[in-house]
Amino acid sequence: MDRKWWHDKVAYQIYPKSFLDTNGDGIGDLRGIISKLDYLKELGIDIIWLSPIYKSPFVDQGYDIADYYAIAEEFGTMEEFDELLAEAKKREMYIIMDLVINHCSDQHEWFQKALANPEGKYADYFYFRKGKNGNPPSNYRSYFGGSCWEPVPGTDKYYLHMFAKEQPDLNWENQELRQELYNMVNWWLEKGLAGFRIDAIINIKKDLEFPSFDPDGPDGLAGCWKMVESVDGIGEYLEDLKKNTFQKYDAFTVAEVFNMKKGELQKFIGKDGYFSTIFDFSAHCLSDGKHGWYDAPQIDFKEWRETVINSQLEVQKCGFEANIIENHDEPRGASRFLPEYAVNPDGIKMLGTINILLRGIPFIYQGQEIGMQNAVWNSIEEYDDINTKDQYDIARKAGLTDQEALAACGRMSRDNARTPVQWSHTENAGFTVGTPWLKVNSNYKEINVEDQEKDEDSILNYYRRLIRLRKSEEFREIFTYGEFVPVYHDTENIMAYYRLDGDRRILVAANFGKEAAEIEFEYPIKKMILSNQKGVEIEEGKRGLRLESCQVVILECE
Ligand code: TEU
Ligand code: CA
Repeated sequence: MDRKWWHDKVAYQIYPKSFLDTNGDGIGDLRGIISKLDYLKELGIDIIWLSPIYKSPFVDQGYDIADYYAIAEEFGTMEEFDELLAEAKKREMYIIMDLVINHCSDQHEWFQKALANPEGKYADYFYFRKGKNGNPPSNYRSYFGGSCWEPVPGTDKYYLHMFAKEQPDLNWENQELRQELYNMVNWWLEKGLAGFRIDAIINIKKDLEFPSFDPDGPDGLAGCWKMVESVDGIGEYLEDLKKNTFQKYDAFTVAEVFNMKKGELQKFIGKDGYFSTIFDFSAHCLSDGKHGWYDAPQIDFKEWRETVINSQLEVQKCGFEANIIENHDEPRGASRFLPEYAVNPDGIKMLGTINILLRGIPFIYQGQEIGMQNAVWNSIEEYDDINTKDQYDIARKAGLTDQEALAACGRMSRDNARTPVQWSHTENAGFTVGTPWLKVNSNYKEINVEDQEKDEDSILNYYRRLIRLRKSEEFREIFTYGEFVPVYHDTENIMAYYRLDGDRRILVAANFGKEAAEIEFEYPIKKMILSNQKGVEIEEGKRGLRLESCQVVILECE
């Protein structure tokens, strides 16, 4: 396998709006990010992914871009961005940005020009289509609810939007549009950006027939992902994109890919793949509901374990995936993947250990390193997220009461990850001196960076140790390239694996159960490397180990 500069890196996702506000407007900003670079460096972070900071009306929190060449005023200026790049470089850190090119904002000048002249060149930058028999061109439901087709005012046409109606889809068939996008990508790479996280990219390929599907909900519509799953040929676009941009800069790219077809992994992340890597969402998809969040199943430990293991085994045949516990679209991992009795510092450290020592590129989401959890939401008005409002409606229409619908959103809402980072136990968790744009989680007095800095045993300090270990001279090689081999997967409540490199073998073993459990070693143990619980000694010649509830150990085997 060719070695790449990013293989042994640890990444961190910043959701700028909620990271740190330095001017009191209640909105996180670039200054806030710059001021925390040392904090991130100390955590062991190499690559920082910024969720969108481009000019945007923020209908979907910046995932609706109005100008790809401008920084949102809310966040700062281009000068400040350049300063961020320079400061990161000084610290040998890399910045990657979100690349949202399936769609733009309806405020983007391309779309405005298209509306102004629906027969002109810019209309073909989008999908403007005539309806069928007085109906929209097809019955697709957008990811955020309602039809994917919105009338183009003053015409008999509709435009396509897979997400909100303020996010018109860009027409990748149009060569000129593609070239505009490539120029933009290269412009940022020229500036010194190390790469991109690539948003919703699987959606760029459309079936130009736009066939309708059997309705799958009471609204008579069918999820637009059905079209995505049924159409072939995205590879040509992705190859073209890569060749004209990323490849020339040896950029690091991590794509958000759902609904991939079987057997395509190699093409995406194998040698000469379209991307450096893609996120592993397999565990997150376990909570996909049949109809929405209201029927989202709870995570079952056994299923979760099997899913993570299978994904690791599959991926290591051809490349690396990016491993996450949570991101800005997902509820907090501590609240989601741990049984209730394990939602405590030990359990959270255990989950972090299992995830971060997997084979792949770890991506830590802001606040994960202190064990931030889902918030308590008392009314639908407390939410900001467009997706959450839609899911609330779906739940109500399905007959759930206000309380039940709120409970479903409380469990799954994207806003759980978007509450401000809890920096301290002072007002507004030290995020802002103003009024935060989204409420602060009420548990900030118990969970915050400042207090955890002072506590050697805190989740934060444990994450620091864990990342230091992963990147240490002694273990970097095995944790980066070592094979993943599952073990004890028939033992109740145990999630464990080896990382194997030549004749070196590391065992990572965790007890997710409520009771202590025994494991018997397959290989003699050389030494104990790290545990989330104190006072564990492995005596020479010992044949096994008692793992307490929520305990994880990292051992080197003979
Ligand atoms: O998400 C794409 C995507 O597929 C999401 O709709 C996802 O299925 C959903 O959020 C799960 O709840 C990306 C971004 O990560 C997201 O924040 C944006 O809203 C979306 O694209 C549109 O740009
Ligand atoms: Ca601000």
